[in-house]
Amino acid sequence: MEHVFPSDFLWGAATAAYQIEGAVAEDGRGSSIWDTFAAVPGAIVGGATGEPACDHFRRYREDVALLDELGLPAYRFSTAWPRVMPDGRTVEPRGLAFYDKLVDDLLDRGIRPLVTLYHWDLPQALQDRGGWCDRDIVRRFTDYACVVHDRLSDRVAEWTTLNEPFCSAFLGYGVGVHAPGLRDDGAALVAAHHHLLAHGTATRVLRERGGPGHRLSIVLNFSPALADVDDDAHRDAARRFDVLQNLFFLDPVLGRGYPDGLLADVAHLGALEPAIRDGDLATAATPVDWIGVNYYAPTRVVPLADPATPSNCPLPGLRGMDVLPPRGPLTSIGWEQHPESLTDLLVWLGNRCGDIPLVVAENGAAFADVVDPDGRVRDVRRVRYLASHLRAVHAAIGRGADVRGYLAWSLLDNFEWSFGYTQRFGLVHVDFATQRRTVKDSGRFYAQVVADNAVPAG
Ligand code: IFM
Repeated sequence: MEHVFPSDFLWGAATAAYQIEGAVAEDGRGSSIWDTFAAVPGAIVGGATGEPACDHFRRYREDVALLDELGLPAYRFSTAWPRVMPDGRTVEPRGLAFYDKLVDDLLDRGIRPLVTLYHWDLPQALQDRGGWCDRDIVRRFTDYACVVHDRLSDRVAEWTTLNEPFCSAFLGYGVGVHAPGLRDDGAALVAAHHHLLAHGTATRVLRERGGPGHRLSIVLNFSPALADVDDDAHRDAARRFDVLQNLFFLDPVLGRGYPDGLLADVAHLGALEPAIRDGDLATAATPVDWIGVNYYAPTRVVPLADPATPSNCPLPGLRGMDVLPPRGPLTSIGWEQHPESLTDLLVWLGNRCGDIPLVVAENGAAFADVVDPDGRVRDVRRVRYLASHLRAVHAAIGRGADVRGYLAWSLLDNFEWSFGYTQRFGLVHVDFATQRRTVKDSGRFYAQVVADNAVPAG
């Protein structure tokens, strides 16, 4: 028996500017922190950079045609701040014109555009002034958001401020595996706070500007904490992990302020509390119309008896716990496949978010796909991953979670950040040498799910 989705369920696929566009020096585009980071020896596998990526800047029509061929009703993409404002403040009309053409092309084919304003590619000029650690970034981001919104909001209804501020702040400023590559836990917390403030401020200003059918959102990444042993120490480790990983950004957006225990857990860094000013948490709580949920894998956490023991935990300042190696079956990037966690996450979020609907804004898997001599990509493992995770979403809806859509990550194989071009997440295979696109079996499978509005039973 098939699992049928609600009739108005939104189906689509997602990408991000830096991961697909290439053309990093075209039409006046300014330098981004990812251009700078990619130039650091050893930062990216194989010394890869954002050039050529999928050369989408020049081939966007072909990519929109692929969305159409797959019958996908919605496309989530991000605009590149360094293309629109090369120095972070001055508008480059040619950069804006690119997104204008892209939106028109999507609409001509009846595909609904969902715009994300920030998917990690900060103009380098703003990083030179402190980037997300400088409170002035809030004003800069809001100005940028207004510029893009003023240009596109007559045709674009769906606006997301930030994608995964967790990664931008914690991985970029704390762990140092993302641009700008800082390793400073205190800076990571301050950057995170400013992301929340920028989100809330831009949301308020864009709401005032309005637009036809206009809806505002933020997209957060979640990794449910799994405690292997059912005892107090493991449960406490999972709870503390959950606070920084899953609640840090969610609770302020929901108007709950920073979660219980957070300020105490990071107090030794002396960074977050001094960055919080009166009214900040009210700003972060500016109402949104939906929350985007990005889910790939859970994290298994264990307590450490001695808090001074070094650990692999990627969360700023968190002591006394470690993360265990993921359990197989893994995807090629080394992430655990655990669809049950997606159901549990959506049900839990559904309760916590009250009346605010959810959209799965990213979900997908990387595998080492090859184009067979007959031109097919037989990515059976991705078909299985998608089917099991779509059933997990369906199960969550059955348990009462208000999930309104699913956007597969990703339309195309692309530049997977510090992994360069080694991890293929696409429904469509990209040969980066020739830029040839090949729809994978998973792309065809997903197209059928969308056409049927249903996923086959397992
Ligand atoms: O490729 C990324 C994307 O940019 C943000 N979410 C996770 C994806 C897979 O790592």
